[in-house]
Amino acid sequence: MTAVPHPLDPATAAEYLAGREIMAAAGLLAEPVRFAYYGLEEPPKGEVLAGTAADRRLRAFLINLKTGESADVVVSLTRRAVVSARTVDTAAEGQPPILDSEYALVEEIVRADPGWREAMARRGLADMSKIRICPITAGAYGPPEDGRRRMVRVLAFLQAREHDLAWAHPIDGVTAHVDLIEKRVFKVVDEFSLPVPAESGDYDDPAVRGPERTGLRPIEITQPEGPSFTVDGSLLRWQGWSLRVGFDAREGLTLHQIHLAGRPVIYRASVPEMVVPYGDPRFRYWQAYFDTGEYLVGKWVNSLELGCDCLGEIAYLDAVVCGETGEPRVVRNAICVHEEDAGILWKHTDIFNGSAASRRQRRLVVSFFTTVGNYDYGFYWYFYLDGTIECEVKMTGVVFTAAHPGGGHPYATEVAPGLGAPVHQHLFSARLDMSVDGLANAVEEVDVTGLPIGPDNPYGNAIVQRVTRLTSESAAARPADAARGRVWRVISTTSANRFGKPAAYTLYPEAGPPLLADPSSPLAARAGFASRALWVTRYDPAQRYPAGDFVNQNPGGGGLPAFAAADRDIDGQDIVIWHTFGPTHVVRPEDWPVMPVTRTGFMLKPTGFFDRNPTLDVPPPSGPCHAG
Ligand SMILES: [Cu+2]
Repeated sequence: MTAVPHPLDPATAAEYLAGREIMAAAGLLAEPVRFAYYGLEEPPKGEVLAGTAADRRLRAFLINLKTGESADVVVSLTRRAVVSARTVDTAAEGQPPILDSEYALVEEIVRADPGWREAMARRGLADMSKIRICPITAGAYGPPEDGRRRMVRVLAFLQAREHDLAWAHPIDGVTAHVDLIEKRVFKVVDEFSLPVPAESGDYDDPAVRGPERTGLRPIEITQPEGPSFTVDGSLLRWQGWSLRVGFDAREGLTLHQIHLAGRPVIYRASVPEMVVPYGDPRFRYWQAYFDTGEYLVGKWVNSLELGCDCLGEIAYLDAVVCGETGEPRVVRNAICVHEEDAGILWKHTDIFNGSAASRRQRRLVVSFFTTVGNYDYGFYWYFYLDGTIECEVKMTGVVFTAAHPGGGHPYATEVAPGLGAPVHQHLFSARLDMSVDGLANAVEEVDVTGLPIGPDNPYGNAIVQRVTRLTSESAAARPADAARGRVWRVISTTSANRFGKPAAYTLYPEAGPPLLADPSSPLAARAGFASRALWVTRYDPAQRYPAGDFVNQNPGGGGLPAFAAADRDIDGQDIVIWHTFGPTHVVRPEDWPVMPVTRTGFMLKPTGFFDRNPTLDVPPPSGPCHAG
């Protein structure tokens, strides 16, 4: 095994193979045991910061496909030993994520099922080979026996010709419930029948797309002297920023030890969960995807292409993800690193001294794209010259469809004749393990408000900030409030600026609606993290996933609400902030048949972290501009 340069570097293919050998030698990989997840078990923060992290570990979720027995295993590569191997109580804790092979298996099982074939026959559909089966995680809705199964529910689409876009042709009103261990359909729900929408959605077909437009002349991004960043293994450096890039089959990109001007800002940043609940209450009430915990967004990472996915001087990093036999697979060009012009940084034409100065903003971009079923998500992290950090998710792909019954159906938009796209939410949870000038941090909620007319405010124009220190975990589960311009300031309790105020970074949310499912619903129990825009918890290396470790069929109650219930002190402590963001997607006709990118995200801006604008030293662009 090759030497590991840094304890937070992603696991290598050789390490995954070595870990598999250790598990096999311990008898954990008897046939038919499969890997549902396999990734780096990061060392505790204290050891990393002290430089004493010597034990290199991997974590695996294993499942026996015959018995359903599931295990959560940690191995030490350093000691060549199993550290822990715990049997998961799947009825209480939830199931490991869906496996690749289960997709093919489910299609086979459902197509062969007599009850399903009858339901299709009632719709005049006889050729099972043209029916595409879409397995969807089942959630936890009862009856109780469902919780003891490893199961999926399926929706079906007609793909009459080989290149048809199946999503254009939903076979609505019917679903099969499949037991993945018994390998059979145990229930078919046939609630109603609507015609299968016929209009083609095959946007590759010139007959659908129409002739290509003309007039788009080339745009070329050139950096004749090369980019301004450096890549040293997983360490990126650019304009005072430094950070380490990791990649995980579950979370996708993980960013570590983000420093600016030699000062720590964030110890670890990632988006470790998302949920996409659908708002149609009929028989598909259970449709809600936890893309990260149930499907593993990192595992579905795309291999990016220069000139198509990324423009300019790109540095690509590969990712290693493992298949279900634990075999490593190198995804070439999985992570894109580049530098972008970002418009005006600052500009002023002064009426008194005649100065006319202008500076260009730039950002360092670290991103990846993943495809989970019908949707494609791009996760982008931006680092700006002025100290701003931005997280942006680009949502594209094909919206999930249903037949549209016509008339004033409130739960879906008609996007083609008889074709509906149900309303849904995309709620992401970012985990930001903050370290603003060190580990001792605290969070203030900052609202702005006008004051009523009174003796100190005779004309009623006063505007003030209302600052509330969030001192305990239970008090720090907060909603966004756009009407008050609510932001959250993460302050250092040990470092001050020249005004004697704490060095800080402020989280600016988009402030969209939180989870709209009823608070007493089964979904709200499982997606509790999405009911608040902000959570603040005390750092705990075991608390990594907003909806819990095992999300698939988890009955609920875990994750952030459970972490916060401990109500630990978060004032001046080593804290993690968790931010829920994302749109409620009322689909537009223009989102069909493939959706133009919709963006969502949040920003973190230095707030008294510097003593003044930190970009006065940015030189003017070369060329005809005035220097001031
Ligand atoms: Cu959407």
